[in-house]
Amino acid sequence: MQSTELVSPADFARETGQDKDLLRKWRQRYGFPELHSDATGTRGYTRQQIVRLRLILRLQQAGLPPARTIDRPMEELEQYCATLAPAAVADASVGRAIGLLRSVRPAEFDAWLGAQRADRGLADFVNGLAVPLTVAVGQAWAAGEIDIYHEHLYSAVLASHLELAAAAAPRPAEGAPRVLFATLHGEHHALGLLMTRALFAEQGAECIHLGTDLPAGDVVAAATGFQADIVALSFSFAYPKRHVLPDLKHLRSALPQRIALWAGGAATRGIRRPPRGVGLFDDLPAACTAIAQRLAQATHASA
Ligand code: B12
Repeated sequence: MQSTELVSPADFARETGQDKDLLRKWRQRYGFPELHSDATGTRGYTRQQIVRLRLILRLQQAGLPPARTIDRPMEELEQYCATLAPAAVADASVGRAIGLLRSVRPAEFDAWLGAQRADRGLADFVNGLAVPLTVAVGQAWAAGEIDIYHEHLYSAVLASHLELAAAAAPRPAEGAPRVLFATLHGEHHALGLLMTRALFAEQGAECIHLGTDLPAGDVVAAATGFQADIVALSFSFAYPKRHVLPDLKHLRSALPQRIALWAGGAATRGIRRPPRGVGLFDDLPAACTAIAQRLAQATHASA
């Protein structure tokens, strides 16, 4: 095998989003992904192993543990994944969006998304289109139907529309809850946060977006410095699940009690008992109800 046919362990880890320690553990426990050597003795992985690992991760995300999928034939994994596609993927809008992303004129995707935002109104744009479309784009990438650059384009265009929506929100009223949005160190996925911010801003909350990949200490300093009422964090599926609870506990104890701590995102899914004083939301409409209550309390207090 030529050395160009093997992917280096560092690239393999980057492309699949798995850290090398976890890959080593899987290799010891399940015998996959095994390292290959080329004619020059350089070690690495095949591209087929990347595709296989993505399918296994997708099934894991859907609740099937690796122990049940790791030794299954590729065709079986593909069939399982096909059955996972939520009803939304069959939706004509999702098909249209993916078609536009794959076309050679991506500006049309931008224009189409803008028209959808105008036609649907923000809540339906986010909950009825952006959420299922983001899942579908992730699945299309995992299945090798679109390239990573399509996913980058999708994320950049959607992020710009969510930014525009937040900027178009009415000026917050005096005393409206001030919400600080961020992700913690290592988390670069921002769409969950941007969706939440756009919806909260439309409802009248004062939103401060700090961006992604922040050390916990900086989040605490900003929350105190900006006198935030709520710190809102997002943990995507890529964030190591085992770190979520310790990170939330640490932040909860480092933040002044009067500042609420809210979090959401795929990595918080399945946490049955959140730490005391932490609000977990896997559902944007539920988070919108909670912010509406805070807004009502603020209006009542200032009346
Ligand atoms: C968009 C995306 C990207 C974009 C991100 C762009 C951006 N600016 O955010 C780009 C292309 C850059 C990207 C890069 C990568 N990605 Co990516 N990405 C995704 C994708 C499709 C969506 C992630 C996302 O935004 N989710 C956010 C929202 C929409 O979903 P959610 O987490 O379920 O949250 C919901 C609720 O909980 C709530 N919510 C979320 N946050 C909050 C916060 C609050 C306060 C509240 C109230 C509510 C709330 O809102 C959401 C809607 O219901 C996922 C697939 C997926 N289905 O998750 C893969 C995925 C997360 N990525 C993955 C990978 C592997 C990568 C890369 C390593 C790929 C690569 N080859 O480079 C890099 C790593 C980047 C990094 N350094 O971390 C894997 C992770 C696998 C794993 N086990 O770690 C996934 C799962 C894809 C897959 N099927 O394998 N990615």
